[in-house]
Amino acid sequence: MLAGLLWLTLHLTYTQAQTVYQNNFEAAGNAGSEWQPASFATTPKGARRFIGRFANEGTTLTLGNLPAHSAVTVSFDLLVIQSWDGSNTGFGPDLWEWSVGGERTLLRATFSNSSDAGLRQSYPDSYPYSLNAGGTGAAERNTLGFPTVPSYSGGTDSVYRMTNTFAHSGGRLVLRFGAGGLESAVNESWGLDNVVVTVSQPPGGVVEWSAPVFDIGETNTVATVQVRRSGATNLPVSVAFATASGTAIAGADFVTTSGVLEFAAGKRGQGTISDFEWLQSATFIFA
Ligand SMILES: [Ca+2]
Ligand SMILES: [Ca+2]
Ligand SMILES: [Ca+2]
Repeated sequence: MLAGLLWLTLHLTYTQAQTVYQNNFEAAGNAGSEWQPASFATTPKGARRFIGRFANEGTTLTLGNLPAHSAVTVSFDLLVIQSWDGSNTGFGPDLWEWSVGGERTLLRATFSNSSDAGLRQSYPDSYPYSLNAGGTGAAERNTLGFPTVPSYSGGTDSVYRMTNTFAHSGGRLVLRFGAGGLESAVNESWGLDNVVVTVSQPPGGVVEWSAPVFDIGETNTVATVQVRRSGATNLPVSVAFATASGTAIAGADFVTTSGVLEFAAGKRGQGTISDFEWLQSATFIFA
């Protein structure tokens, strides 16, 4: 199955953005009961202290007493440590995911520290829609000094800088970070560092895809996808959109298109980006 990335540019003014949490975990007193469960480790090279190492059990960040907001932005470093096997079905798939409250998944992807063709990863796409080379999208590779794993034909660690803005209101935010399919923390583990959470109240509201993945059927040649507006929608907002080649190639798999989607003041709910010509059946994954 082919997969295509479609990029959405948001023309929103993120005024009043307010940092409500940040942690680099460098001092033992930096993290309290907001992380459950919590354990901490230090990278062999560079002595970076981070929260981890975790295997399949994961951890949850709970923040309370948040100021009024309609959008949350979360950024952090994901440390992918040792012999991750990506989407390989014999040694994996080695999945990592994070979600709001365990319900709304922000990313579910496989990772690999190997350039072996049999150990490809889905990231930066969602699992199982793509097979990318191990380490694709990483900001750092083999910089943390973890030991090699015997018989693993790959590197030792990668660092990914993650960021996501999503619609959220209410005083309590629960973020769940987890993994699945890992053998054990002895040879496949992960951690988080440099976590920053900001909240904002964009006057145009928040515009997002109505679903993380749209499956364009075998017989369809025209793709219709939807975006959703929520939050403070007192002002009109326009959202520019454009297709961009990911694993699906413009011209071969789809006809390049772009445009602007308008929401009137006070109008919320869904809008439709429609009628771009799709040349083969595929799945659209949104970034
Ligand atoms: Ca740190
Ligand atoms: Ca492994
Ligand atoms: Ca594995």
